[in-house]
Order: sequence, then C-alpha cells, then structure tokens
Amino acid sequence: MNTAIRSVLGRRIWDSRGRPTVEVEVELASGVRGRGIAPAGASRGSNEAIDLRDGGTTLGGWGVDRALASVNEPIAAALRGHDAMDQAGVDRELIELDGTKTKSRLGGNATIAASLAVLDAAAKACGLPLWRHLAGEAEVRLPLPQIQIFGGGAHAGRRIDIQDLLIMPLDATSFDQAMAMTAEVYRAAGERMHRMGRRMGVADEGGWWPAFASNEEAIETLAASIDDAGFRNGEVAIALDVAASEFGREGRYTLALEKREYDTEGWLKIVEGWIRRYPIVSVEDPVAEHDVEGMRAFTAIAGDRVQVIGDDYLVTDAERVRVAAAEAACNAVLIKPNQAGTVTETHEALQAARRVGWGTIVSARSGETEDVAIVHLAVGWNAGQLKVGSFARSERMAKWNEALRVEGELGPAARYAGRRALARTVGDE
Ligand code: 2PG
Ligand code: MG
Repeated sequence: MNTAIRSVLGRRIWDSRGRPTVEVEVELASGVRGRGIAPAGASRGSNEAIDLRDGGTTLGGWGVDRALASVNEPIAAALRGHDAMDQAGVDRELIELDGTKTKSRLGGNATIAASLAVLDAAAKACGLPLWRHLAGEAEVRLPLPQIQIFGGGAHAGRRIDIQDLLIMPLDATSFDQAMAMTAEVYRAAGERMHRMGRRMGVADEGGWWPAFASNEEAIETLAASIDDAGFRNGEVAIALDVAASEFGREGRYTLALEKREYDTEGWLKIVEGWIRRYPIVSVEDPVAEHDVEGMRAFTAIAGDRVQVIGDDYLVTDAERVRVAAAEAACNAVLIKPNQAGTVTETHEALQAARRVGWGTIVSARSGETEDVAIVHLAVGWNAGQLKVGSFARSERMAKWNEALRVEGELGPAARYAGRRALARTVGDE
C-alpha cells in the first residue's frame, strides 16, 4: 500500500468549552485518511508548546486562523510526499520547520494535530486499531484511571484552590469494573452534595461543582463519598491535582478561599496533613512549577507514600524528566501530547520516565473533544495510568468508553494495571 502523504488539511472545529480548535485530516496516496485534534489546557505550564491563538476580540481571542494557516501552508507543503509510516521522520520535519523550543512559530496546536493525524493514518493503513499499531507485539495493560469527582481551580472559577479531586479504583480487577466503581462514587458524591444543598452543576471537566467552604472540606467530602459508595480500606483511593502554579508565586502560596498565605514549607505541611488524614495515593503539582526546592522537599517527605506527579513542572519533556529524576523531584510524570507538540516527543518523555522507574500517566486537557487518541496512546505505550477528567460529559465518556472497547478487543488477554501502575516507590508492592 502506498503510505505517502498526499494531502494535509486543517479545519476549525469546537472544543468542550465551545472554543475553536484545530483538526487536521491527512490523506495518503492509497486514499486512507487519518485525523488528529488539538485539545486545550486552562492551567498551563509556562514551558509547554505554545497554543497559538489569534488574539483580538473575535471569539474572545481564542481564534485558530493562524494555527490553521500553519497547517494548510507550511506544514502541508513540508509533509506532502512523506511516508506516514515514518512517524519520527514526520515529527522531525515538524520540529525543524518550526525551529523553536515551544513550537511558537507554527503553534503546538497545529503541530500536535498534524502529528496525531499522521499517526492515525498510519494505523489505518495497517488496518490496525491505533493501540495495536503502537504496541506491536509488546505487552499492554488497560490503564489505572484517575477520574475527577470534584473540579476546582482554573476549571471552576477558582471556587476552591485545588484543581482536581480524583479517585483511583485501585482494587478493580478489570477496567470495566473500575468504571462501575467510579460510577458508584460519582453518584454518591452527587447525592451527598444534594443533601448538603450544594449541588450546583459541574465544572469544566464534568466533576461536581466545588461549593465548599475550604479545600479540606472538598477532600473530606470525597473521602465520605467513597465511603457512601461502600468502598473500604483504600480499594478506591484519592488523587489530587493541586495545580499549585495557579496560586503559588515566588515561594508564596495564597489560598483565595481561605484567605491564607503560606511559604513553601508551611504549604507542604498542609498537603502532608491531608495525606495523613485521607486515603490519598497520588499528588500532582503540589507546588508551583518554578519551585524546584519545594518539589524536591515534597518528594523527600511524601514520595515513599504517594505518587508525586509533575505536570506544569515537567511539561511532557524528556530532558526535564531526566533533570528532575537526577534531583529527586517527583516520581511520576503526566504525559500530555499537546504540551510536547509531536507524538515522538511525547513518547520520548514517557520513555525517559520509564527508564528511571517513574509512573507515567497519559492525560487529556480540560478543553477536549470527542477525540479518543489518548486512550490508544495510554494502552499502546503501556503507560499504566490514564487521566481524562470526570465521569460526565461526552468528551470525557467517549474516552472511558473507548478504553472499554479496547478491553473487549483484548478479550481474555486483557489485563488491568490496577495499583501496580503507581510509581515503584509507592504503595504496598
Ligand atoms: C491538568 C489538566 C487536566 P489543564 O492540569 O492536569 O486536569 O488541566 O488541561 O487545564 O492543564
Ligand atoms: Mg495538572
């Protein structure tokens, strides 16, 4: 089959926040087509690939005409004739064409959509599901999911400071059971909020709106909801994405809700207290992205008890992962393709983490679409963990449901990663 790229087309579509985003369609000489879509973050690391927007007043400045022009002109011209099976070569072309560390010329939204579209076309040309195309003969597992029950931070008008309060169904025996356990907790949390007279809809990723009087009340309510749903002894555990870059600056952590301010040490004491009092097994971005000392201190204090994930801090960058590992900051990395800007760089970050024995969590963004590619990346790269938001809204459910289909395809060979997916220093292995 002729897998040379014949055409590359960018089109404007709309994401889960009703904002424009970039979709790329690649057609191969054989007529096979692949598609890639750029998601969008709200709490973004300052070193992520640039999400190129038009600015100005139209569409609140979120327009993607410039990113689409990147796709339809330079990217289309450069990729035409390239072999779609050569993902590394295609991505190298994109990296060189852009020429900046953060994809600021073409836009990371343009490059990731193009890169994912080529990957999708290659899988289709082989007649394989994307996860299988990525895995080849290698072993795969269904990921241990992190599912948001309450949204907060930048995804909920800063109603509370912590951004994501999530659960991890550690003791499920299959992905299917993990989803059923999640459904019970999500429902229990909704009912609890209703009883408290605090059920006010959902935040950006579908988690219940965080109508709480304090950050800790949110964690307490989540723990109580897990209990309400009948789970005991850490069968279903808690994960937090503190997303502290949103409220920490220059070593000061300012809680809007509680009107308190802490230095790094004081703030870490608060987080550490939560870990002692609640069944928390994973903490993402406990300190702000530039607070390397804070990240090291937290990993030293808590890294043997909980997974410490770098998101804004590591921005899916292999070199940053290596440096952080050498400094003993974090023991796991969030893997977001659009932070890197190409599939190849995303995979390199994941491999760098795996080499140092870290946990790897493939993650969606707060602005998403019906695209389910990240589920295939998580399975095909055997990442072990997957985070795609809550258990409501179809841009989230599409991804959980896709993982169920993959589990079905694997049949009796399917294996659920479960608690073993947590970083090797963590838990009771
Ligand atoms: C994160 C993500 C998903 P955003 O911080 O991990 O929750 O949020 O896409 O806004 O960066
Ligand atoms: Mg995060």
